[in-house]
Amino acid sequence: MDNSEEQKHIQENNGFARIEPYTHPAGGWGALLSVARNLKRQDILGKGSITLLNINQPTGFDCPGCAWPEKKDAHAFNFCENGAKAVAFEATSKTVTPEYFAGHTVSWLSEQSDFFLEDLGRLTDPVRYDAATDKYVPISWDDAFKLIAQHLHALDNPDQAAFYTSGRASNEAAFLYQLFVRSFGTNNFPDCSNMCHETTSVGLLDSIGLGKGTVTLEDFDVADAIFSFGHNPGTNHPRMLGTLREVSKRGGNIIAINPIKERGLERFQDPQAPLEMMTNGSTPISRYYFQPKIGGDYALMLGMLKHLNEWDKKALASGKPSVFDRNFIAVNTVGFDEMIAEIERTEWADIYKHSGLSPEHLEKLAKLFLESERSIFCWGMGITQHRHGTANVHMLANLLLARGQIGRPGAGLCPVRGHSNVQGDRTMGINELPSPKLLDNIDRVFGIKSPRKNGHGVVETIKAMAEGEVKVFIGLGGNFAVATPDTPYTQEALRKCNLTVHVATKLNRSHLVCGKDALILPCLGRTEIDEQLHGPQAISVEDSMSNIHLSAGRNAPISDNILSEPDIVARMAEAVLPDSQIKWKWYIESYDRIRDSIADVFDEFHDFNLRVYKPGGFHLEHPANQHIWNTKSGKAQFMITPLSEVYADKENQYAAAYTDSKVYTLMTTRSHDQYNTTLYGLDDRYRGVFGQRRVLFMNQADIDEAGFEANQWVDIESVFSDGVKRIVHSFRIVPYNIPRGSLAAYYPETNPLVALSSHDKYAKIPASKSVPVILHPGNAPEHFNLATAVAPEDADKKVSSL
Ligand SMILES: Nc1nc2c(c(=O)[nH]1)N[C@H]1C(S)=C(S)[C@@H](COP(=O)(O)OP(=O)(O)OC[C@H]3O[C@@H](n4cnc5c(=O)[nH]c(N)nc54)[C@H](O)[C@@H]3O)O[C@H]1N2
Ligand SMILES: Nc1nc2c(c(=O)[nH]1)N[C@H]1C(S)=C(S)[C@@H](COP(=O)(O)OP(=O)(O)OC[C@H]3O[C@@H](n4cnc5c(=O)[nH]c(N)nc54)[C@H](O)[C@@H]3O)O[C@H]1N2
Ligand SMILES: [Mo]
Repeated sequence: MDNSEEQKHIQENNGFARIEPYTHPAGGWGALLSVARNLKRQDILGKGSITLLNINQPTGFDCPGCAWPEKKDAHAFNFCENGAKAVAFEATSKTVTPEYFAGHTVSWLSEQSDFFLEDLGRLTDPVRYDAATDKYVPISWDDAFKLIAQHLHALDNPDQAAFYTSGRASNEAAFLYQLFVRSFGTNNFPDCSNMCHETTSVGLLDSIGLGKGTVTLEDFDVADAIFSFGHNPGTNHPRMLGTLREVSKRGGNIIAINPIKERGLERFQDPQAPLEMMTNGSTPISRYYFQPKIGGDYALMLGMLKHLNEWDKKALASGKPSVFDRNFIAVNTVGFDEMIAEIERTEWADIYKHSGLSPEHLEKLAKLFLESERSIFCWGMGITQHRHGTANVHMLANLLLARGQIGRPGAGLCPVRGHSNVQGDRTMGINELPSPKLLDNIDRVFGIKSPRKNGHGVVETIKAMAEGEVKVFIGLGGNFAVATPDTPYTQEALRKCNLTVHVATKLNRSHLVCGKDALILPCLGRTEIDEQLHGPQAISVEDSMSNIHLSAGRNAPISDNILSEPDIVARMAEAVLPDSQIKWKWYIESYDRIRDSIADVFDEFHDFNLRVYKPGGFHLEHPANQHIWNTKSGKAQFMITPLSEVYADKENQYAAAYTDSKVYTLMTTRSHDQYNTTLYGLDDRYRGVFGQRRVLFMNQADIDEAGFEANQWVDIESVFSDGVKRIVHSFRIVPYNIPRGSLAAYYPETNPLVALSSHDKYAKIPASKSVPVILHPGNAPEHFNLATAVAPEDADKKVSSL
């Protein structure tokens, strides 16, 4: 079959699924059309636009989409296409009621796609799993909390329970949650951060003393250059494109470092800029685009430093000023000479080999950095989700520190966070490795004795459940069974629990992977009015740049029988800890009281209520900007790992020695129509993929070499040193602009390939972006199967019927 025949054949056999290169800029009319379509689908056209007008406004609610900060001088619209989708899916009129559960067994629901489950709508009542009928049945709130208390009291010790948090939980909910869990007696706080930016938190703690970014939006107004490492703002942080567009318009450099050519990083049409829309014009975003191999960033950054070092030597020899900021280094840092010594020991050949960049490109990149006096480094999952994620973050900090570019206007570190309050949850003490200072403060304010033993993160929790050491799993939001690696192993581990509990807005697969007892506790969403004794309550969140502000919903709650997250936590605490001196219910009467206690525990939250009610809230200063370094040495620390250690770890050695077939490196990433495990649709517009998700992006030369063809179906098998067979079936090859040896496919379908043991050494983040895989010729998907998580045919039907 030639290509066009094959295309026709595929189209006939797969409805309207198609591959069609996207030639327009990101954003623009396509984004607006998509918003309208999603509002219609969720049946909220009237309600939707009222809701959207309130997003990110001083008196409205914080967008549950992402953690990018709002501009202070916000005009009427301060949301993006994907934020609008997140809101539409939350503010939907569709519901999953007890009557619905009465008509459908959990086994039947388990066979439906994730897309189908999400599309059922909002959960309206608390329900308990009944094994006899294999159905969820109604339960009163009081009985639900009694059941939780029974199970928790039956444990041998509090460490047999784990308390997960997904990053949407508000500061108020998170604060009460950690207080409850520590009063109960454990630090087992697996958190979505453990799969996301934990390497950032751990790496920056080593380097600059606090695991948060150092810049604010104002810094973007005066930066010379923005270096964008491994993130895809066009899809995941669309409002950030507005910021980048401004930088680009005033002549600032934007330099993208990404194995894939992402449309949003190339061109952007701002739906908020009428002139651009009317003329169909667009702004080029990146002036420079470098495409390293997957995982090549560490070598690339080491190479940048090696160039700087060589130029520095030349400069000094000819009596010119140093290219490093020698004064800053002497006053503020330790470890510079050791770092330089390691860099001098590293061979250029190894740097080129591991980065995948040519000598010319690497030199150009280093030059761009040399020429920028004010650089902002932005990064996302392409940096963090590697076995060397923490080392990557150290290297980002090394580069800026070497040039004194932290604490200077227009320069600094900018991790681009995911969930809208993931940073705030950590600030509030959701941390499996709490500092003694935090625990002392909690104990002082509440008169409790917090446990001192470190707890489990995500990876350890899964292992502990599998080994029977953790028997109760409670999740405040999220979709643990699908977001985590090694899907079959993880789901089996959850099933072994005596009790699984999920506090949630929408039905998802985790609710169907039940322990012996299981509860779903439905909660209010951000868009809804949270009425308590003292009137409607606002919650607070912290964005990616450490701004704290309020959020209050305006819609009537979807049901009378749902509770707010803080209320659920407080009632659970009351039931589990009858002797507790903490006035749990009193806190719920007015969340101002929770904020007063937060102010008592954390110095930086002094006068919390006073400051947070001001429009825009307040900003938490990063001590590094005052050159205060809360590290072990009291200075900023240059941290270096030898290249050989980074690239010759156990798994890479195993992959390199694997002789049966060619081993590629697979990244597992997001499409445009998804929010983590939530699928809004089946298109990945900017990458030209429509109506399907089971695709594998591959370099044409690799396709040719392997004897494959475009559109051919393949099975993907990962190769890890533990020898366990992990395979997913039926992915269609899409030729793509991606380096040789690198592949990309969507998460969560590919999560069964990620070995639980393949994680960053320090932060333990699963290495979802560096999965060693081999490919086998395969067949078109036949039917839905759990290991592959999504049934494309089934989901196709749902979308095409719109
Ligand atoms: N619409 C929408 N918004 C979201 C989310 C969502 O799912 N949908 N998720 C939210 C969450 S929780 C998060 S954490 C963020 C995630 O936002 P991102 O950090 O953008 O995460 P990914 O979509 O996984 O994209 C990773 C990017 O890194 C690149 N990449 C992969 N491997 C490498 C590498 O080795 N080196 C480099 N330099 N680049 C690499 C990929 O090509 C891709 O462009 O978005 C948040 N916002
Ligand atoms: N292979 C691979 N795996 C990954 C990643 C990857 O790039 N590749 N990314 C990782 C990352 S960055 C992250 S952050 C995790 C995400 O992991 P999670 O945070 O666990 O997953 P989400 O899909 O964001 O959770 C969605 C669910 O949250 C619930 N929900 C939504 N809004 C609310 C609310 O307001 N309150 C409550 N209580 N519940 C709510 C809904 O029931 C919804 O189904 O996945 C990680 N897993
Ligand atoms: Mo994330």
